[in-house]
Amino acid sequence: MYETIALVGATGAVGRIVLDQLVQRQFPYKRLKLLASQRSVGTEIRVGDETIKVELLEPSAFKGVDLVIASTPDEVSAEFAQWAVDAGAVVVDESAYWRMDPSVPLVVPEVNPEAVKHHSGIIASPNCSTTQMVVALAPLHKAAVVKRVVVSTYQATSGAGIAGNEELRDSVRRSLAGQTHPPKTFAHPIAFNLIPQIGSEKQDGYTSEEMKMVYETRKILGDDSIQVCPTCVRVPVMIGHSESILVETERPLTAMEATELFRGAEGITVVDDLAAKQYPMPRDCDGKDDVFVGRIRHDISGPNGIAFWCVSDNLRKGAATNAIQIAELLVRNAANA
Ligand code: 11C
Repeated sequence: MYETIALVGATGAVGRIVLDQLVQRQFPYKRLKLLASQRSVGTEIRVGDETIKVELLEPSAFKGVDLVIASTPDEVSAEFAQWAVDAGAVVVDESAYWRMDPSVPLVVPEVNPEAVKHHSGIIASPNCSTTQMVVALAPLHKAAVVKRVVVSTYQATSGAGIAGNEELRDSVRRSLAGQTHPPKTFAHPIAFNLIPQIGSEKQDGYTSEEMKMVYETRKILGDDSIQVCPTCVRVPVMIGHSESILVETERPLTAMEATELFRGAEGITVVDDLAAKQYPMPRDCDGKDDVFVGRIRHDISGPNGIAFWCVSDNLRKGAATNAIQIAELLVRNAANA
């Protein structure tokens, strides 16, 4: 058991869910510290039966801390993670900053739990759009070897934090009132719209969000030969990222085989009955921890392809839940050592 744990970024959209999950999943600890920037210091947050005051995120705050779960912007993680490691803590970090560092394992517990053992103090949790995709790809990869993935995402506004959801609400209100409204968080008005850009331009016309899906997928599945062609789109949905995925495998799979592989995989719920109008949708996945898969069918345009639809709560499995599951894995491994 880690006696003293700290949450960095407790006041953000993901931090709040981490706190709920620590209580709901009865994560074992004796003392919980909440750390944030000066702006939030002194804020009182209810966690289960206790009320905890947010303390300043500074090097001395990690004295005596054994485990840190962090949901912060990249630049914050770049600075504080080493403070925590120097103080002897293990950091489970949800930012993008450490993910591609060769010394940092990038872990999705259903997919590559063994990777967590090779950490040097920092363990990274992937980008939300990558996490749900690799949970779905993993059983297909194990059975038939994934060669190529073409994915289009439909990403919720909460991917951009509390501000993203506030902007969607405001944009809907103002659009219905016929008012123009210059966007702040997104590049364009988000109400009644789709924005085919998440992140900044990164390489060859692909955005940073899209390149995360390429590189993180290869690292988690442990196969640099996997080809991924992503298009990431922001949609006016508050919670739940959806993905249309076409996967080509070395060995051909039938839709029925793929369905059975999904059904047998940890962390996946199959909802797939087109005739009965049953398939995963963001409204149904909000607040749930699984990755939901449906519309499973063979690729009518080529021999070795399976097409499917995948939805997951981006704040839960895409962020908070995956981080807590990594922490639970650390606790289990320590108990078995
Ligand atoms: C989004 N996926 O939906 C992003 C948010 O690398 O952890 C998370 C960014 C990340 O905007």
